[in-house]
Amino acid sequence: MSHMNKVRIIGSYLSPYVRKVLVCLSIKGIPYEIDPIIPFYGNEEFSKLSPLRRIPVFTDDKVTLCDSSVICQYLEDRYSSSNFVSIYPNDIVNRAKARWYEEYADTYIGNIFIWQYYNEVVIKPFVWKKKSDQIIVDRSLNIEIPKVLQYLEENVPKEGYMFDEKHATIADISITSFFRNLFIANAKFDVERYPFTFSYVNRILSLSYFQSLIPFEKISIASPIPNHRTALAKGNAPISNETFGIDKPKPGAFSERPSS
Ligand SMILES: N[C@@H](CCC(=O)N[C@@H](CS)C(=O)NCC(=O)O)C(=O)O
Repeated sequence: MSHMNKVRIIGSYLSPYVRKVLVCLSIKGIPYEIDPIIPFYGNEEFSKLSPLRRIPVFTDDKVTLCDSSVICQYLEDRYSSSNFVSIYPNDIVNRAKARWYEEYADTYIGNIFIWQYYNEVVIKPFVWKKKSDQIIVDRSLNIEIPKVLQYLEENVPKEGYMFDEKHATIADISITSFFRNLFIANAKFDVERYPFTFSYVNRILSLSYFQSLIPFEKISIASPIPNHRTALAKGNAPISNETFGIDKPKPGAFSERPSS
């Protein structure tokens, strides 16, 4: 593939939405460079690129895009020849179903896993230097997350991928990207109660596309936020020369959640 297209991602390796896009790039074999900013740490220029101050942002030689679903669809449309694996199922009905799982993951799972659990356990203490609210943590672990697990338990395949394809599609990639954050935050579950869900998620997570990102996630977790770029560059992540990052966090359009 020509390197003229130079893909750049703005956003941290710890974001499930960034992970989703990076896995799609990896499946399609498209190289990228990354400005690994944590959300809230974008400068004024970042606000122009991402009006909601959210990550990921994608740029290449043609376009700047926000929103992981828009980005993944663009990648599919632009890199669609037989040289590239398709990240959506071929069959029209399965394609529609895959988009549903993507939407379910991005909105519902995202709201529960990220904006309830991960927000309390990781974002509040590490970004905003606030105490976690144990009531929200317990409610998400005992009530909200099990609703997701129950739905998935009834719908995930017992082996292979969500659809009858030889590889993961956007449904598998989206769902699994969010589970990775629960694992990063050391959430504990009754795995035996949801055997199909956990074996499905672990199966997808074991794919090289996800595994190759884990060293970069670990570096990000282990380093103070202002050191992420340097630490990741040392760890051979494809870090961009330019950054849209700042030293102190600033809330985005959706940062004040009713539950926070
Ligand atoms: N619909 C967006 C959601 C992206 C999103 O919520 N990203 C989070 C990071 S995990 C973020 O930037 N949050 C900052 C904020 O909402 O203020 C997508 O699919 O890309």
